[in-house]
Amino acid sequence: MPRQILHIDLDAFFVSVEQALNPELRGKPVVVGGHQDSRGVVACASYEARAFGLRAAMPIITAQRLCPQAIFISGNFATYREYSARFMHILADFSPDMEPGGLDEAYLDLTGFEPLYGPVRDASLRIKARVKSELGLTASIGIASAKVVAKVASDLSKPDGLIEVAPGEEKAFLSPLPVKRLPGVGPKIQQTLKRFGITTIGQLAELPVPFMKKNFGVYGEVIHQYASGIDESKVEMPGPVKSISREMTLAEDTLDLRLLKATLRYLTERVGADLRKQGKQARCVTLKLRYADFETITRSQTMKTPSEVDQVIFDAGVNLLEKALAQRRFPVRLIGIRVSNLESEARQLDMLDNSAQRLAHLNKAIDKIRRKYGFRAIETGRTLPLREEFPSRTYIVE
Ligand code: TTP
Ligand code: MG
Repeated sequence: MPRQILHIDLDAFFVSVEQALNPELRGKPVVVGGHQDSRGVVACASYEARAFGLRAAMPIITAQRLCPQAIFISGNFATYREYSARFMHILADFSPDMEPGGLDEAYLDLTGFEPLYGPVRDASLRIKARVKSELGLTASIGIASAKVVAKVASDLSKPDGLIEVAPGEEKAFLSPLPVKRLPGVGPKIQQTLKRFGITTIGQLAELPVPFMKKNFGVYGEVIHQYASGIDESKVEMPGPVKSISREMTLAEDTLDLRLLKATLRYLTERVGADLRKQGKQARCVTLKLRYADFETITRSQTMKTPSEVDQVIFDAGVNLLEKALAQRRFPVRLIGIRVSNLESEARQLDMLDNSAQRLAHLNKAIDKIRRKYGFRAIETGRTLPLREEFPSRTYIVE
């Protein structure tokens, strides 16, 4: 029996929350985005604003030029998180098989629920109605026998839409759509496919598997299956966190090592605090740099023993930073750090008084104070250059 999978995604989520809370914003071009002043990007544009060509990730400056009458809001992440939780609760009422895919989207498996809810389409309409009445938001829903097809269907139905792809029709539904509609097909793959004259999902599905493997590796095979509407993956709660990261766009492109290190230190302290909150230690540290010309690189280092200590992660990060800048000395636009290969904290008693252990205790004490008085209640010496750089502003961490 074919599965009945829903993909539900809220329309223009951040902006719609603002519009739900403030009726004056309804029906207008509205943008939520960070760093209003200069270097920020659009996080979310209302559909009215999209009519002017505004899109997520577009620089705010471009958005202002394209649509001067748009209303720009810096946004309130805590509110969006709260709406997200309420949205997920509504979905969880319908089926235990739910898989959140982000703040505003989730898969739901309703296979076998027909005796309870009637046809899956009716259940979907009830979900939309509850989201509308309880949150004041519109959701778009795709229904299909496979996750990938349900996702494409919900995207295509936006805004406030509903598309049901009948079992057996998956391939025909996908076939005429441009390849970029398929999850996993980013700009790079699109470009390569275009060079071979492939523009639709149907053409992609006809390509020989060895060709896909040769050009895109194992990932090529997955995309090829997706193109035929084949996706056996289950709807299930994601596993434990695999990595923790923080990154920050600098106020100005810079090669000032002192400032870069201070920023890296600050980001590391935030990552370290998360790591310790989860009771994890990391074995791998990855540095990310985006240069002023948008070239983006990552460099990783695996540590002999896993750690949750800021100083240890920072040392690895600095090492990677220095190596990266030795390879390419060019102004930096964005810097980020990620820890991965996480392991649960398990410490031997006989290590109790070595220096790493003392640092770990120190970090925990600092975490406690920060939880009580805010992250900037304590600034470590290594982040002090940031205070000169941002005397009155708080840092924006993505
Ligand atoms: P999306 O679901 O991708 O976008 P959306 O809900 O704004 O619009 P729609 O689904 O109708 O096309 O992302 C959900 C939220 O995530 C979005 O409201 C803002 C945030 N977001 C960013 O902060 N940066 C981004 O680049 C994107 C794409 C989204
Ligand atoms: Mg959305």
